[in-house]
Amino acid sequence: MALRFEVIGRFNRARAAILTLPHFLCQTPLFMPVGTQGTIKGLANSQLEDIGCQIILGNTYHLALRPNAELIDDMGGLHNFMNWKRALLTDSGGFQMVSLLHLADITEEGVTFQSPVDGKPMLLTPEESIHIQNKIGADIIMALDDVVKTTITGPRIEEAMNRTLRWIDRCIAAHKKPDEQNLFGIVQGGLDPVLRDICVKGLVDRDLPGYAIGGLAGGEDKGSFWRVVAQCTASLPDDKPRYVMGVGYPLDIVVCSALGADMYDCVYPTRTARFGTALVPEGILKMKHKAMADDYRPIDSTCDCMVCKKYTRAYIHCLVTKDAMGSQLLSYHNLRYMIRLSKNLHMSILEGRFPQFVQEFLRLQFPKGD
Ligand code: PRF
Ligand code: ZN
Repeated sequence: MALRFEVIGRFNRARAAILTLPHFLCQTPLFMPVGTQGTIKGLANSQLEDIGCQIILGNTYHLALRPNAELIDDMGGLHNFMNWKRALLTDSGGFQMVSLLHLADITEEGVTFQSPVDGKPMLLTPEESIHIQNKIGADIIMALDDVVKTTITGPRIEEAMNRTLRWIDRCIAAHKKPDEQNLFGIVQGGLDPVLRDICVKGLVDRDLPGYAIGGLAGGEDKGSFWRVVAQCTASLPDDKPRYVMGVGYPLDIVVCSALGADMYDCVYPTRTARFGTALVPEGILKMKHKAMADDYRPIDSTCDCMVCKKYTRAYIHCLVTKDAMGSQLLSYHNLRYMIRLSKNLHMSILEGRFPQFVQEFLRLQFPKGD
């Protein structure tokens, strides 16, 4: 195992912890910004460091296609290649192929897809995914899982869960760097508590360094989503990190942290920035709205980021529709918002004022009379 996970504060099921990875010491609850070709769209590494980013996520699928895993390996791994000194996590690639490419087909051998580069059929097996991730060299690598949408029903959900369990053994066998990289297993099983339970038990038997809860945030209702998280966190080991994949919105992160989850990743803060939306304590601010044109306040007067210190809403409004700098500044602020939210969760749990923090968070997001 190449990590240490030390819970240093609790409030009921919520935990504040120190996650020590080979490249960085992270505080949980932890938000992980998503990069595709290595870096985060529109932001320089030094800016990510400025806003307190502790770990970023890369995708095996994207990195394997461009530049390619051999090149990254020859460059001394992704940390070296992109000159990022802090922690990295790579997702296994299967989910990205299934969600991005409609032509992907899943068999027992792996995920078959057409290369977007030359159209040739390609096969990503659990062994190949781990082999590529070993070359990329991230602190945390993810098992290849069989992901199905939570909105489908029937025997396919059970098949995907069982296949995810069979594939974890192939991933473990293929993993050549357990002393440098941490392989996390992913719990599948849709919205079915019996299937989720079998999957949690199966993965826990393999004694992995951490566990992810997968297959969520795919269009199911919030009640079902939160119930699955609550069930999984209740039966996953207390002394290992728990990562809810593809989550989420600020409210989801607050709720999942209350339920005992520790790590999150989502494209939302950067994607919504590119559509001109800022994240603020009251919810969202649409910077394209004409009311912003003569608003000389910062995006968020309670935010400590460079954008909120230097620029007005009016200036950002003027940029968003016309210049790439607009979405870059918004991405910067939005990521700072998410990182500050994680830090506030960590500190409030540690200092025994988590309920007050949640109450204030909800009061601002859902004001009386709305
Ligand atoms: N599995 C993998 N990556 C993911 C997910 C998953 O279930 C999700 C959840 N929708 C986001 N990213 N491997
Ligand atoms: Zn800001």
